[in-house]
Amino acid sequence: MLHERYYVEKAKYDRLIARKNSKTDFYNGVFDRYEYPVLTREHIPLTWRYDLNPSTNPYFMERLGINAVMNSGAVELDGKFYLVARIEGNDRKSFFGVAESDNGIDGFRFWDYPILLPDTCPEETNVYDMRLTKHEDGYIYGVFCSESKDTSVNDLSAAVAAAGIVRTKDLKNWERLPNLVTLRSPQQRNVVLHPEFVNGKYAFYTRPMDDFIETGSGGGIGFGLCDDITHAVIDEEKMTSLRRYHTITEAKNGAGAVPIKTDKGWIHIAHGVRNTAAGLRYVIYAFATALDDPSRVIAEPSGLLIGPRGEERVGDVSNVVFTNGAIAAADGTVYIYYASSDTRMHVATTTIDRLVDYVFNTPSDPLRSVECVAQRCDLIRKNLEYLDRQ
Ligand code: M1P
Repeated sequence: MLHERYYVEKAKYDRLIARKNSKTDFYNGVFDRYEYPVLTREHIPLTWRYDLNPSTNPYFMERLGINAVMNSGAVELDGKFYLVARIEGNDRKSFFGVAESDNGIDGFRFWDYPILLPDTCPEETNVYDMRLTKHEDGYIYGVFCSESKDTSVNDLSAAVAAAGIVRTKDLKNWERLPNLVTLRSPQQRNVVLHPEFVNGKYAFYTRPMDDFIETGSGGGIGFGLCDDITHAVIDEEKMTSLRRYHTITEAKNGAGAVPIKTDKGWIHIAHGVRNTAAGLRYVIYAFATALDDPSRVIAEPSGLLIGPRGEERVGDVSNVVFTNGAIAAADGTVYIYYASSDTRMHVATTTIDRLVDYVFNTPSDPLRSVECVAQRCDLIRKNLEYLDRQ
């Protein structure tokens, strides 16, 4: 016998999972936005949150609540869309869960259990933000942030971020490998494994940091090679997309989705951070690197690709959009999964052709107001001349 409230909550949950999602009237020609988030804390099954037995939970209390569902890795397998979401409990600890959908837009449903990673790092307190790479070696790798307390300083909040690595073939059985070691960077977050070997080696996009929050001397998104993924060590990290003064990446940036291979180059969808009086503002931007050298930036359109808009602007960490997963489907559709304000997950859709056009034909940031105005005046002049000729 179940508590009567169970049926009410179960009906709400079922309605949420069955809800259809559709494009909004937002238009910029680059991507489409959708009416509803694809994952929220309400998408977490009741069995994860409630003790359903009335003899041990007579008031049907949610004792193990979920605070947020956010930053999700993404992968397509056999025509189905999978998100490995960062799920944050009311206790602030994050963990991972697999949610599956037939169309990538709606109907995401979590599997019965979250992922219980092999407990190989006794000092690890928290895990989050997994990037899923279908590597040409045949494995699906998950690279995530492994956070531990920094016991070397007398500061209760001090933490150390490292890149944890797991691999799987089915998203069910996960093998934990030793954390990535970067010899020249004390901390790492937002590490992404490149899907192909580069010069016969595994290649990682890194984010060198001197500190848990501040990147310090870290100049942007790094790139490094390693011989052995089962004991991954990177010596040199070359810089790819740089942090720049008075741009969307001034405070920091970080690799996001696994790069998408196109005829013209690897397309990267990353995040950039600037500081404001209201705190850090996170936006999503795109750039391309060369096919023959995925560390060499060959196109970097000006400004942001996706910024927090409307309700996306508000949440646990407001004014944030963040991506760590995208799916390029066989029909050319690209599904960009992004979290808003560290609270819920959305999808934006575009196509490979549109992304390529956007990345390679959008002017780059001239870095100074006067040149930005000149860039815009040039556009206006050409438009007015074109309109005159119509
Ligand atoms: O709170 C915003 C984001 O902050 C971090 O990103 P970064 O390392 O670039 O500062 C991450 O912890 C991410 O999870 C979070 O969404």
